[in-house]
Amino acid sequence: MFDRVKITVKSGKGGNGLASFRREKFVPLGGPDGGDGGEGGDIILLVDRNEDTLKKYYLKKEYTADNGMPGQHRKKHGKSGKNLVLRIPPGTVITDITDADKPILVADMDTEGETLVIAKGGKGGLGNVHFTSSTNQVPRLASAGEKGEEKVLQLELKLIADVGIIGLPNAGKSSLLASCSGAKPRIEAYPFTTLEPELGTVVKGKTAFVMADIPGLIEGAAEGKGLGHEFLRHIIRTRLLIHLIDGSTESALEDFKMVNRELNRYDSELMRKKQIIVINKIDKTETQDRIGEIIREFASEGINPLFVSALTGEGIEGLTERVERQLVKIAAAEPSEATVEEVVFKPEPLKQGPVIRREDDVLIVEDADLERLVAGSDIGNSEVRRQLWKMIERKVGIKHLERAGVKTGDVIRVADFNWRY
Ligand SMILES: Nc1nc2c(ncn2[C@@H]2O[C@H](COP(=O)(O)OP(=O)(O)OP(=O)(O)O)[C@@H](O)[C@H]2O)c(=O)[nH]1
Ligand SMILES: [Mg+2]
Repeated sequence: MFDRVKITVKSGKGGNGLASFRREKFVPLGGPDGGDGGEGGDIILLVDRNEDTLKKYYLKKEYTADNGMPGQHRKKHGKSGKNLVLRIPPGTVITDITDADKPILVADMDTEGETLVIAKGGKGGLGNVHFTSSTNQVPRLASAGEKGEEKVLQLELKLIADVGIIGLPNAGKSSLLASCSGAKPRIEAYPFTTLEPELGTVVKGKTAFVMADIPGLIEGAAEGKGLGHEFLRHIIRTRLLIHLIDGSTESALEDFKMVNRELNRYDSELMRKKQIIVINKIDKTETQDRIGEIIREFASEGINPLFVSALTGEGIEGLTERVERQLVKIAAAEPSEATVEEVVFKPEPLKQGPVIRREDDVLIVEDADLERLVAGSDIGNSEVRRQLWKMIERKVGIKHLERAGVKTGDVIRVADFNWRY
């Protein structure tokens, strides 16, 4: 079933900052005018009622938002990358499984219109205008855009119930729910009484399960007739179906086939859901007169239906027992779920100051801002290298370097940049 899927999302990288200088008549080198890079696009989840299933995420599993554009001359910012909005049905649970051994429950999204930035786009790099100082009027530094975030997510549709009751309008679905559970759904002698599923808990000895009364579906439902596709979002979110048929009509088998035809036409995956087939209204003489015929008709399709009366309670005990046995079977066949250990979601990693570690004669400085500065500047140029060293010296502090045991002749390294102390 299309109810649990793994996808990869990647937000956009920030654009690089630009190192450039104003060009003016008679001024060979004007002031710095390199603009900042644009932000990378976010990946955003959006709850949309028009989405019934997670099917589209089975068809396409990788999503990447646009990168930000580089900064421009005249201090112009690069354009931001477009966000990518992924629409999901209400009732989707999102788990971050980037680290498969440590799944993190991120959100349980139920509300129409609710959004979540699941992968934040990288910040744009800084243009050289930011690196002007009293001691440096000709800054040649610029920083690279921040990388986007990449995450592996599990999207899963929450079940609304263990069992869903499906069938034509007036089959007695709400009556059946009422007779199995303590629920008191509206019951009327006209079709489309139930518009939204009603839930009831059925207690069987020590166990209990939840049953949902699903709106009736008619011929053409797959094309939107009757209540249209409303039924689908509910059916897909149950483990097992009770297919209820009014035995007092002339067309029990035809009704049964028609409902299945609609399910199949809408989404053939729905046919993989196990159905318990039940003939209702056994108390009525019209039904009793036809029992032999119904048994024969269904037997020709290899089906041995149960007979019940939602009104008098006849056969209900046998039905709930059958349901319980099926649920146990289904549970045994389901893959055991990964245990979610952590329930904390940190949208942004904590900012870390410079970390210094020694490897032989090399002191390695780890710092995200400095690394971006190295990546965004032309480190082949000696003036750029000199300015870069000044920045490192300022940011890390000579004291820290001395504490780390720096001595003349050591190499201080930030990403690809090496400076002999
Ligand atoms: N005699 C008899 N009547 C029943 C039985 N089950 C339901 N009914 C009647 O059939 C009519 C429809 O029952 P509901 O339970 O509202 O049917 P439903 O399938 O929920 O209908 P919708 O919500 O409109 O799709 C009502 O008048 C019920 O009283 C039964 O076992 N025997
Ligand atoms: Mg009903």
